[in-house]
Amino acid sequence: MIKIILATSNPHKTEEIDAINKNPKIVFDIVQGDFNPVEDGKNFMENAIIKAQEASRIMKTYCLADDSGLCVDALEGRPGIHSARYADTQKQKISKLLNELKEVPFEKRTAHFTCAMVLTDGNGKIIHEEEGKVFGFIDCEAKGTNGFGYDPIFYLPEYNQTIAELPEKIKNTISHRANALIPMLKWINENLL
Ligand code: ITT
Repeated sequence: MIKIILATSNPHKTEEIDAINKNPKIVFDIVQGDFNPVEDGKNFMENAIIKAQEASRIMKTYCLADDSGLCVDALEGRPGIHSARYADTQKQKISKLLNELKEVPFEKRTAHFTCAMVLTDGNGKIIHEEEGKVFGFIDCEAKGTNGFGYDPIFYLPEYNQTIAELPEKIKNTISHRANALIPMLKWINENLL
């Protein structure tokens, strides 16, 4: 069995990671105490490394970080690594994005979510990295209540629904997080168990 600390203070990520993991020999736990590292990396992977290494420094064991965000093509990849800080509340973040895209026709509203995942050991050494993506469109209005963050405006043509309208079970098989975590879990199973 291996216990891995999740280097995040976002409970939605913790929930999704637990739901995606089907391996009973891999057990996730949370960082004890305050966890608020300064995410000043230049890209998703650099920020994931900052979080994983900070958690390893505190917890002295294996730590897994997820840095993720929404990249909109018509906005040159914004909000990107600034997705969490794009506006004060999630409602305001969605309104700001819809407003910035109001002149952009549907077919040009392509976007993707990215998730960079890093596993560090008890000394903060990087031992494995994975990146996952999911591609879709930014819808013209928010729809659905499942998931979190920008899910209500992220439309998947293959389901004709936003991610927030999909059952969470489906999100957890097709999301950027699943696309990074599934190979990460496979690597852990083959190399650390
Ligand atoms: P930690 O840094 O503590 O992990 P965070 O929420 O600040 O939590 P990030 O810095 O990685 O995480 O920012 C990711 C933001 O991108 C997140 O706050 C959401 O707004 C958005 N996001 C990430 N994954 C998402 C998902 O699955 N669905 C919708 N929005 C997502």
